[in-house]
Amino acid sequence: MKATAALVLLASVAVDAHYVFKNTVIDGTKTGDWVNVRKTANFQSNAPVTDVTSAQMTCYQLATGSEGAETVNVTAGQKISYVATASVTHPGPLSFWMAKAPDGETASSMTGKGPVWFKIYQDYPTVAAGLKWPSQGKSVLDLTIPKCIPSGDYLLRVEHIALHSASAVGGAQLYISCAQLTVSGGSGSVPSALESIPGVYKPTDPGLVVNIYYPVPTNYKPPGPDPLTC
Ligand SMILES: *[C@@H]1O[C@H](CO)[C@@H](O)[C@H](O)[C@H]1NC(C)=O
Ligand SMILES: [Cu+2]
Repeated sequence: MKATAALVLLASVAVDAHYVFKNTVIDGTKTGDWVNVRKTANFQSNAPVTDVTSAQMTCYQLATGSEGAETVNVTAGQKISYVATASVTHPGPLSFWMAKAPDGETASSMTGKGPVWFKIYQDYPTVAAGLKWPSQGKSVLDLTIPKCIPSGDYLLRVEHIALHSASAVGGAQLYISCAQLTVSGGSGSVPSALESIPGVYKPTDPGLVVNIYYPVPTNYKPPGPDPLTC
């Protein structure tokens, strides 16, 4: 009986290998689990967010506050990475978002609620005999802190949208985390178009409700705004 149960469990894990983002790589060093990333509600289950109107969309936190996460120093223009454990197994778009701490707040105290978010990176699929996203199968996901944002405290949010079962509303699976950063050496001002998360997506957005297998789409536009360009 026990052996059978274990086999069934293994089979279900293998079939649905979700992932979490609990580390970053900064200055070539991988940070410890949840050291500078706020602990997510799926830290054990690896399960995704499927309701894009849910409060879990902000940072998918297990609890409110910083959850003990530390804030790490980066410079504007620096290349860093998020790490997916074990890897991004599902097909779909990857994006990174930032939110500057409101006046009087820090990366540690801010909630990420309200219109504070802007997208800094978006990937796109190649379209040929099926859609292929560059993140699929990767565990280290690179990004560059924009040069043209003001110095200060930020949340850095990763969002991967898995589209393997997204043909009906609510079928897209979102994997999300937020890291705490202090950016130095920045310039300019925060982008004028800021989004609320949740709020930026509707459950019926075409980028979230799509059958990527049949008929194979001839184009794909991810949901939400275009990323910031400096
Ligand atoms: C971040 O930089 C500030 C200012 O230089 C410094 O005081 C602080 O110790 C740094 N934090 C870390 C975690 O290195
Ligand atoms: Cu999955």
